[in-house]
Amino acid sequence: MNVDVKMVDLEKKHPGENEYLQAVREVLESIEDVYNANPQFEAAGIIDRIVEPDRILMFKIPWEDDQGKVHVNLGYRIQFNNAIGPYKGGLRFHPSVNLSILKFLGFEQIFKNSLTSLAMGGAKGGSDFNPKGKSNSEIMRFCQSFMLELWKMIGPSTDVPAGDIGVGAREIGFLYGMYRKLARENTGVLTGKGINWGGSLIRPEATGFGCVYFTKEMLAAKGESIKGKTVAISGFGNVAWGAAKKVTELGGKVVTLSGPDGYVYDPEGVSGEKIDYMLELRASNEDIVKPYSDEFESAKFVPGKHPWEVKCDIALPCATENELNEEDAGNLVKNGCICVCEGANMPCTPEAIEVLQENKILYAPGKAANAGGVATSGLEMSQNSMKLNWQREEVDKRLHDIMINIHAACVEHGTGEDGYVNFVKGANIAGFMKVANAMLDQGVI
Ligand code: NDP
Ligand code: 2IT
Repeated sequence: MNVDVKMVDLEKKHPGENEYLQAVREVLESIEDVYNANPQFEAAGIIDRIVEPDRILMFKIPWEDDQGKVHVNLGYRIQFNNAIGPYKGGLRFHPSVNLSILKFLGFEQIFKNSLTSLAMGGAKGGSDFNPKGKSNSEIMRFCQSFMLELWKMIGPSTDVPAGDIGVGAREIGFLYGMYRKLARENTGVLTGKGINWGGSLIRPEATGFGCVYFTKEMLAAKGESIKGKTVAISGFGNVAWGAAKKVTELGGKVVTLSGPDGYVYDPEGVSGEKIDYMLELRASNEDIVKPYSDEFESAKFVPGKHPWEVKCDIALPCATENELNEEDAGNLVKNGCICVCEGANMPCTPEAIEVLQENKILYAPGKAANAGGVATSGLEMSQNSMKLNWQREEVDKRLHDIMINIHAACVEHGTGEDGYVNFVKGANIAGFMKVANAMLDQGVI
């Protein structure tokens, strides 16, 4: 396989799908050497088969707003690869959603899910629906209309969706309610469910907790810890919330949060009631972070900027893709940041990653560092199958162990001659090998 040749071919087939092409190029570049060293992969056409989804379901979602006006949104489910387990991955509701974004997320999910060591294939879905400013009833009607199409494609051993941007506990509730009614069964077909109807403890916190557990491992390998460190976080949603909670618990100080409107700088630290307030902010459907600075005097709002200009030891991008660019990475390095660990999916641009790696900053990509979310979804599926609920400590311990193991796998496959760990390479190789070997075992299908 030659990456450039393969990419020219893909660019021709899928013009303008920039996020998808970006994600594929990164993986192919990382695995090129091991792939070519194993000619059985090329003989079985593994690359050609893994870069295209198994299938894409696209549908319209008609719904009525509170004034009776009819709206139509686009809905998608991309079932990418199920070689190692049922399709698994989140649903994203955001106006920016399109095929390219969901294909990039579904592709990444294959390798992320493989890294968790649980039996889950890769998928993603969502809609260009904008939850901003919508009432609860509007969100419910939209979720119900979405599920009216989606339910035919999913099932507890077929495809198990979950949340992502714009899809949290409330939306999963509305989606699950409709699924249950249509399918006439009460199964673990969605994860992130409420605790009283099949959900798992720790799932809400899992992505953020997992990201911080991963950070802890990276720092420990350098004889460092989170205690006493200043941490910049972007986003103010589910992942940012879990990360802020765990950083604070481990003795670090979170000094920023951000939204599409800018960032807030809180030198006294986002802790205690301020972390609880994040949930209110996310639930308000207002899509802005500024109200935090109105609520808490210690915080200052900086409009239209990313938080990466603030001096910090650790940066945890937890908002969205391509939110940390080359200049931001330069600022972080200049300000003495030692570790960038991705809570979001693909938040660093390829140019930013280059700057971080050239400067030997500890840098972990989302597919490794944020795998705690889907891993705990996998634990929710296990509990549903057993019809049992584990205690908080049990789930947390399993999550922690999974993150330690993912870190170890990245170190095993990504350590260079100088001892610097290329976590991108490590994660991609470890994630890819398992899926590729499964595909090899199962023949050309
Ligand atoms: P939420 O909807 O809870 O929060 C998303 C956050 O990102 C909000 O602060 C949101 O602000 C902000 N955001 C979204 N889009 C943009 C944009 N275009 N520009 C600037 N800010 C934006 O989502 P999550 O916390 O669940 O997801 C955050 C990231 O983590 C995503 O990359 C997601 O794919 C990833 N992730 C999520 C997992 C999960 O289990 N939830 C698991 C693994 C990864 P606003 O709402 O105002 O736009
Ligand atoms: O990007 C992700 O890993 C998620 N949004 C979580 C997916 C899941 O199935 O829990």
